[in-house]
Amino acid sequence: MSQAVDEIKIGGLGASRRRVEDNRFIRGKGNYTDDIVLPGMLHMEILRSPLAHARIKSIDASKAWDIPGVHLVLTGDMMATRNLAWMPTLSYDTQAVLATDKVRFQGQEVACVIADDPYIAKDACEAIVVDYEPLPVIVSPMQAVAEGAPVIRDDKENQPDNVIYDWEVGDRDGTERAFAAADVVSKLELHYPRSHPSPIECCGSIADFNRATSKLTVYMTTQAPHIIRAAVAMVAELPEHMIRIVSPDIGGGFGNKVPIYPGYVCSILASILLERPVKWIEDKSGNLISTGFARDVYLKGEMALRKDGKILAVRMHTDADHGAFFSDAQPSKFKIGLMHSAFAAYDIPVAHLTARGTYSNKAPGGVAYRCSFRVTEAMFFQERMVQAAADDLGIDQAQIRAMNFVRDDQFPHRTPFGFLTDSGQYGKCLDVALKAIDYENFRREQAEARSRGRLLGLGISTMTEPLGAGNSREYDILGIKMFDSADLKVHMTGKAILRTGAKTQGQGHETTWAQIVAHELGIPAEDVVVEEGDTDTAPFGMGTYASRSTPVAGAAVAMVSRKIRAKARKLAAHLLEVSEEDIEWELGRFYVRSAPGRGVTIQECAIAAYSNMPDGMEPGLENTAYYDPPNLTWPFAVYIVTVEVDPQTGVWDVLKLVAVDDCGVRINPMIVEGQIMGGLTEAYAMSNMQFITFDAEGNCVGANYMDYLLPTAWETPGFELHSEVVTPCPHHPIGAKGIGECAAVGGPAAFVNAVMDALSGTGVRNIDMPLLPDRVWEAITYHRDVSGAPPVRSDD
Ligand code: MCN
Ligand code: CUM
Repeated sequence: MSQAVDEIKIGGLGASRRRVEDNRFIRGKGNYTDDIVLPGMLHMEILRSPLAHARIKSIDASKAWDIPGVHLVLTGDMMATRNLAWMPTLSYDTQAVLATDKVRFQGQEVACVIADDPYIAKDACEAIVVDYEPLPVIVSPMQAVAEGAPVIRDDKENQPDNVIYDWEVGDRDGTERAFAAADVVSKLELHYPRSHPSPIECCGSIADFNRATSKLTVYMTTQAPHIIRAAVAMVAELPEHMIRIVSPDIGGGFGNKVPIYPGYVCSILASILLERPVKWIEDKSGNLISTGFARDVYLKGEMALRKDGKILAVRMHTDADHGAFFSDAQPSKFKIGLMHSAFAAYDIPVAHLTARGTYSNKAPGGVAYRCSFRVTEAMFFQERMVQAAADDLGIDQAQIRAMNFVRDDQFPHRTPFGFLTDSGQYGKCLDVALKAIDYENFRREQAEARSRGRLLGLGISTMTEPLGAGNSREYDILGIKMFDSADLKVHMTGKAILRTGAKTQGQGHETTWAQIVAHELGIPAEDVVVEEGDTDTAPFGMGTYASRSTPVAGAAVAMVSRKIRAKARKLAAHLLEVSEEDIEWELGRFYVRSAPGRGVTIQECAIAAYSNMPDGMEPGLENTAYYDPPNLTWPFAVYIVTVEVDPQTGVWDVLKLVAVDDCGVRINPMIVEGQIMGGLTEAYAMSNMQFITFDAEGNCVGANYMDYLLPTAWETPGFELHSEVVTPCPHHPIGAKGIGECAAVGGPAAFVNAVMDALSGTGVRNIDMPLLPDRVWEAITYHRDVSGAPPVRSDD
């Protein structure tokens, strides 16, 4: 009879274990960057540019220096004497730390004041006089490439215009041939508006340089501490072993905390100069106006179709507005992120994508926001395009998807843009979703409602997302290969500490990683403490974004647990006085194959590792694993939304939403559901209410929560989640795929498709997000498309 421990009872794989981190969060005992107070600490505030594009004629900071309590005023010229006026970005561009020659977006960092408290520092910022000479402003890719456009990046050699890159992928000629043979060609143009991750906690850092030890410690809000350590070593020319980056609790990242921001660099330099700890905590406006914008992409596409709905080829062009500096992170091979993951779920023979990135006088944009490098835009375009094609052909929306999906028996499948997808049950997910929404019935109700003047609509969105960069053959950031790591130390009493190179920001790693250890070793999850984010103790890793933690660091956790088990097996053989070959494993216990009653627990092995190891064996029970995944993981999802649109006001309400997510094996089903609900909420916000736009002078409109709306529980609809489809990842040690972003990626198209479906027959082909009531009303009333970012009203 098995004496294995009960996996669910010990909080192993598949247990909806309560989140251990919530114990401190809901008691108000989290430890965020702003909670840290160091002896002698000073405070830094940033002076930002009021203009979007202007030459700096002079900066007079003398009045600021005179204010009592001010210790230091940093300007671009002072940064320049240390070669720190500019810094490299994660995309091989440069970014101004503090402006010297020009300001290039509204909100750009111009000067910093370090003072006894943040209020003095803020007052002193206002005492700095900057003489600006305004320059013509560019706020769109179209303006950026227009004849005679001012060159924004005149600081760069070999930059005669505003184009950052022209990139292409796929088979141009093959695509052309397929289009020539098509029965029908469908076309669609879209704008995916600028959005902002807006986590509750803004960005910030506390730099603490100790002259006596030469050690620089930086507590900061970063999703990738080790990358920051390397960057600081290179940019500030400090020895890497003398730099310690600590990411304490993070109040939401969502991609906002991946890039390197000027505020971090300034606080570091200030601490080195003043030899005191310097704290910088960004305010909400600073966060919303200057950091981490996402999307802002114009998408244009064509689909070659056979009359029966078979997709023959796709052609796509994207124009991406990156703002003044190309500073988003993405694997260096791919200029427009993983935009070419579009159509990966469909069996399409050929495709071709061209992408152009341009500078504008906006804050740096293009940062991934809950999106594995532009996959959000890719999947949005894909699902809007498929719907447009179905409408053009008069084919059912569900049917066109089902008939073009990659079939279960076609894996591994090479996508037309070169990715290798390896598993999934796309048709089954769609069937589950259609059944849950009661598709046929809804279509009947819809027709009936239509006859009475009511507009109902149903939108389908499907997505497969490439999660878990890398493998290191193809994925690197600034040449650093994308892998990850885990370090596990089992103490003599069988309790353990696990550290990884990832960095949780609310996703629940402290809970879920312990579950993987429990699954592999039978040590109860509550006996495993998980720590992330301190570069002095955590093994090197690339951090948490692109939902890569489970695919990469999570795999490393399984692999390091297996290394520990292999050593424990030797200890068990020694304790049981048999040879290793005669030992069997069941969860939590080794036993003698011929006498299953004779066994030792993993905890007994742990004690032996410190007190009774065989001759010649290294003491201790600890190890480290670095994991370089063989492929990305490819979760799949179907989201179906039904809506009712009020033709009189353009207001639309969600009637029902069903979500079928297949992210392989779920470590913690409750956490996975939380991730999906969070993503769907963001998807709803983007489709319904959120946008940040700019007027012709480059003023950022929407950099406050009066204009940039975050949905609360009040307006967010309910979601019905389905978890019955599970396709384990074939190469992940526990079969898991990433999930953190799926719903935010796939969700928006479901909402938009639903509203467009409600409007079918009115001649309206597209309304760009957000589908604000006035835009929907305009489309219904004037029978026309409503495109582009919402305009700024002149009376505002
Ligand atoms: N998980 C699981 N089973 C799976 C897959 C994941 O139980 N098959 C669990 C994981 O163990 C982890 C969570 O779900 O606890 C998310 O895992 P994963 O999909 O690996 O994503 P990451 O941990 O890498 O998180 C990153 C992802 C990204 S990129 C953004 S953006 C985002 C998101 O997570 N930011 C978030 N979700 C967020 N959730 C919160 N609360 N806060 C953020 O800032
Ligand atoms: Cu893509 S936003 Mo997340 O990668 O941190």
